Amino acid sequence: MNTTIPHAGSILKNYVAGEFTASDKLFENINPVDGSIINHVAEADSALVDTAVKSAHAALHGPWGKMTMDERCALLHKVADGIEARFDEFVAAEMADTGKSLFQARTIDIPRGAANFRIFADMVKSQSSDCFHTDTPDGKGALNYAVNKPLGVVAVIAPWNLPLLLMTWKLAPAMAAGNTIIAKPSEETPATATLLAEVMHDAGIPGGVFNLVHGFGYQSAGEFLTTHPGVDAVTFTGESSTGSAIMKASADGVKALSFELGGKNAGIIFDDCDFDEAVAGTARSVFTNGGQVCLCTERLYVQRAIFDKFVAALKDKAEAIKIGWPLDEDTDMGPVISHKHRDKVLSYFDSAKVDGATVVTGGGYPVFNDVRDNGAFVQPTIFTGLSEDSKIVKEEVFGPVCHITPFDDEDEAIAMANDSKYGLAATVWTTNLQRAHRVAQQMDVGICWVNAWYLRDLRTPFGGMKLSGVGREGGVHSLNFYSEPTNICIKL
Ligand code: NAD
Ligand code: 6OD
Repeated sequence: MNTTIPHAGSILKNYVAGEFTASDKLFENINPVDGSIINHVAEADSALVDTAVKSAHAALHGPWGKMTMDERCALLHKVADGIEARFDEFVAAEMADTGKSLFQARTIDIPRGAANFRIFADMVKSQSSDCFHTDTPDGKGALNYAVNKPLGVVAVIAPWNLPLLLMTWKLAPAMAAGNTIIAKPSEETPATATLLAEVMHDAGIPGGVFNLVHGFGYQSAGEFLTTHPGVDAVTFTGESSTGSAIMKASADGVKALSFELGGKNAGIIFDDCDFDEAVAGTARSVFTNGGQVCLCTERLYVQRAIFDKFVAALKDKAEAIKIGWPLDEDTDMGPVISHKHRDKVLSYFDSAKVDGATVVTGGGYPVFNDVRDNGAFVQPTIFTGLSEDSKIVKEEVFGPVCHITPFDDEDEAIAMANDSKYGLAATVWTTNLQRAHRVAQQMDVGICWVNAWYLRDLRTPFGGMKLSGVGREGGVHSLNFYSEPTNICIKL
């Protein structure tokens, strides 16, 4: 694989109205492996965001709006092809920004980035709309049918954990449904979004259809978008507290909102599980991407008969995780996203220790005696022994960590799992078919996996309850959110 990082040492630009645009204000893009500067990023000011919104409106009613669905979808397929044509560059850029492993970037992040475009470009062609034959007093009746129009100009605000995957998960259905876009990647991970803008440009996506603005949230590009009267909808993935801020900022404009937010996901492991599968699956669900997947499991409930054996087996898995250079083929886990985030994760480890946790493994950061000591690495960590109201059992950490609590019966496990202000995802491990359905259906979450984790079918509803989100995306749910149905009533 070619591991050259695209645009290393140069400036990542905004992409507005079909042109790459610099800015006077730059910020640093840091590699979390060793703290080095990868490149600088041009921060968009409010005037540039305004230009992006105007160009998105012009494109909505211009070239994009005038295209047939087939023409639009053919272009989205070209975008998918373009990502694949530059696959190594996308992998290298994503790895440099996030420190994630080569294995993960090339098997999950980048392939899903391309797949999102293909899947939604195909799916939109079978989007249906309502049709009703209505009785009327004169007996002649009426015909009601709905036409799906685009929502308009959509702001896509994305996080840093799966940068290309999560941005395209929202971009692709929004574009397939005919909307025009202003995308803002996380300030921590600006690179693959910039490459995507190049791919869009080369694929012939008309100027203004896809705009990219770089920057931060508060008093920067994020807020300029959410308060802009010309933005019709905001689709956002990130922290619940940011979702709340965006909701307030968007309130005056009564914008359509779709939110995928934080989680504090529970895993329930029954003593009738396939033990080896449950341990391997749970190790994945806790430690993948350094625990920085919103769906990762941070609270485990294990039936008492297998508790000690399970804790010992998960400890072995955690200690077998190879932490190191992301480019090494056998590296399982890189650093977390930044020093700031590492400090946050380590502060949760400290609070667990102060609360009296047993440190089963980890609890700190590794020492390499090389430049990686300037990076943001954290040890895979398992705690036991805390009460359910401890801070680390209640709050989202978003790092490679879990706490394990024993339980005696099904009802107790369900009650503890559901005792959270979040409601994103859960896992249940059992070989009892009736219990699998019974327990899964009682989980207060948007998605519950049984004997699996992060097994995705992109047609299914995806989202969260409670503080974990507003609305559902995936399949027809995405297309419906990004569409505005107009009902036509024809008196016959
Ligand atoms: P974050 O909320 O800090 O930032 C996400 C994005 O919002 C960034 O682009 C950021 O610049 C922008 N932003 C921040 N403040 C803003 C404001 N006031 N106005 C407008 N934009 C603003 O989240 P993060 O740290 O990048 O991501 C981690 C969080 O995201 C975790 O809580 C995780 O659980 C959550 N997440 C949820 C899902 C899901 O599908 N439910 C997926 C991935 C991540
Ligand atoms: O796989 C997806 O479609 C998706 N939205 C994953 C979210 C992961 C959260 O970090």
